[in-house]
Amino acid sequence: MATTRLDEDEVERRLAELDGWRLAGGKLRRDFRFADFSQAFAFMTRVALLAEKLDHHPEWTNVYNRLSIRLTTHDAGGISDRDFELARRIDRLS
Ligand code: H2B
Repeated sequence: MATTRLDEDEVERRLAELDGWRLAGGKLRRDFRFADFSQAFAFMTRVALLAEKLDHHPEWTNVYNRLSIRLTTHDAGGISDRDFELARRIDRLS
């Protein structure tokens, strides 16, 4: 899959096709809230396995039942196809 950095127009166009994701600090971001820590961590485990499978990894922060996921492609210095693919696959888990 291409790891070319997408330009801003392309990022906005693709973002419009996703629910819950927004652009924040030059990264794709989605915030989740679960019933409790256990539910949040169970979801993180599923995302971690997916990320390993895709060889593409999120930046994330977890505080109790809250999870913030930020996606960017370090190798491309910005947002690429790989971020959108991971975002779509994360959405299918939730
Ligand atoms: N994850 C993210 N988010 N960006 C990358 O550029 C990236 C990655 N590169 N996971 C991958 C791993 C690369 O370093 C390995 C060697 O494939």
